[in-house]
Amino acid sequence: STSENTERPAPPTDSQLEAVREDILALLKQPDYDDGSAGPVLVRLAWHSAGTYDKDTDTGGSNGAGMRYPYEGEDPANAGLEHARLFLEVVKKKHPWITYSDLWTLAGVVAVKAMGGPDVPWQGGRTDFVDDSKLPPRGRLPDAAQGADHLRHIFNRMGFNDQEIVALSGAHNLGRCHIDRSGFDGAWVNSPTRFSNQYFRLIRNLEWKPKVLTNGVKQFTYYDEDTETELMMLPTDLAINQDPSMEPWVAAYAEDKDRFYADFAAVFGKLLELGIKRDSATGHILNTDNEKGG
Ligand code: CCH
Repeated sequence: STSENTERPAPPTDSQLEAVREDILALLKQPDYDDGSAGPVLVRLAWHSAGTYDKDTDTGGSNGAGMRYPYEGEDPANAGLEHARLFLEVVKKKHPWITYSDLWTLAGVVAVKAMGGPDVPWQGGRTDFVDDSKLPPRGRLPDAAQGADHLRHIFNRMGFNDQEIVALSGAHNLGRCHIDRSGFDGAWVNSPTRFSNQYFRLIRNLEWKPKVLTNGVKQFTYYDEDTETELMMLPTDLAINQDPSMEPWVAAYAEDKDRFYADFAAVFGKLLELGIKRDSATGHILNTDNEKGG
């Protein structure tokens, strides 16, 4: 490569990144949106941006911010995430130096923390350069109508084990399902903008009944007479409590919030790094667009 190509953009300073974090924080409150918060959908954006990774072919992952383009952006699996991307557009306008791939992953991390969750390790440096040889096909994200073996198939492909699958699933403490997005309907917990391990406790402690929605979609429901609220679980959410090797982790996280926070932070941080290659000494990213000459 030419000397021009080997020059990397100067990494952002701490104060530049701090300004981005503050502007993400400032947009979390959205009185006219779901439960008054953009937080949960930002967490889902971060996850779907990274969760296309395939370790065997080193394709997919957050690099490239492929959801900006129709093939990935209009994938039915990503329905509704345009709201998250739109919320973040004001931050991108104000700080044009940050890549979308860094912004989307950082927003998930900032949102988790702001909603009472752990500090998730995050490093910048992702590229928005779209490498055509790394594009993920559709169908790499999990299907909520299936069971534990499907989860294993999807998450092993990213390099995650059973314990990590269960820890990641704890993100369903946040947010809700939208019938016009996924076909499922409702929130998992009573406080869907508050990160906690309640999801695991509810999976274990409530009696979940199958329910078929008017669109024919099957989920599980619990109606609490006292508070007159209905909570939901996806088939995959209950599957992790049935699988002999995942169930002990559901039990552990239901009992030990600190353990869940620590394990979630580690695995969510790992998810957001999939496909990103760094110099082990400096942390500087190696697979930027410069590597390919732009
Ligand atoms: Fe999830 N998730 N998710 N999920 N998810 C949905 C919503 C959220 C699955 C299915 C669904 C993770 C793993 C899985 C969030 C974070 C994570 C919805 C409803 C479905 C369906 C979408 C809608 O209708 O808007 C399945 C299957 C899996 C398999 O493991 C992981 C991993 C994470 C993050 C670490 C969050 C947050 C939401 C709420 C989004 C919102 O808009 O409120």
